[in-house]
Amino acid sequence: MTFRPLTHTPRAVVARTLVAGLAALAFTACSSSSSSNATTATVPADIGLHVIAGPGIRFDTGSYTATAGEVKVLYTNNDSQRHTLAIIDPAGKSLPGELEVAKSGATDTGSYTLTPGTYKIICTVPGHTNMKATLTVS
Ligand SMILES: [Cu+2]
Repeated sequence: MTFRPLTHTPRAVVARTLVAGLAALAFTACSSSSSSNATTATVPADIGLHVIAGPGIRFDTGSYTATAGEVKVLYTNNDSQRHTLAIIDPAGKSLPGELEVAKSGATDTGSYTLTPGTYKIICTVPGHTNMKATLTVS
């Protein structure tokens, strides 16, 4: 090369390459399953609560919020192993309809009728007792 590139050009090229690489990675992750990739999925408008498992034996946060009523929950697996999602009501009773995501990129959805109060979200897989979060419904 005999010409001098503009000073910002190399960085722009690196950024574009990085984006292309990430897109390729996302495509690879998607190609093995019909489910969307955890980090690139668009959450549908009717989802009232989105919970992500992983990476690792954890949820993406320790506290979630939702609006009382019929709540559609989307559970996405951003980890390499199976996780479940059970909602425990303020009385300590597990709501029917446990969600399960068997592998990376898997998603599951369920609808729950929630009244205002403090619920818990847990993963029931043995050894995953530290996967617990608070769900505040108001
Ligand atoms: Cu788990």
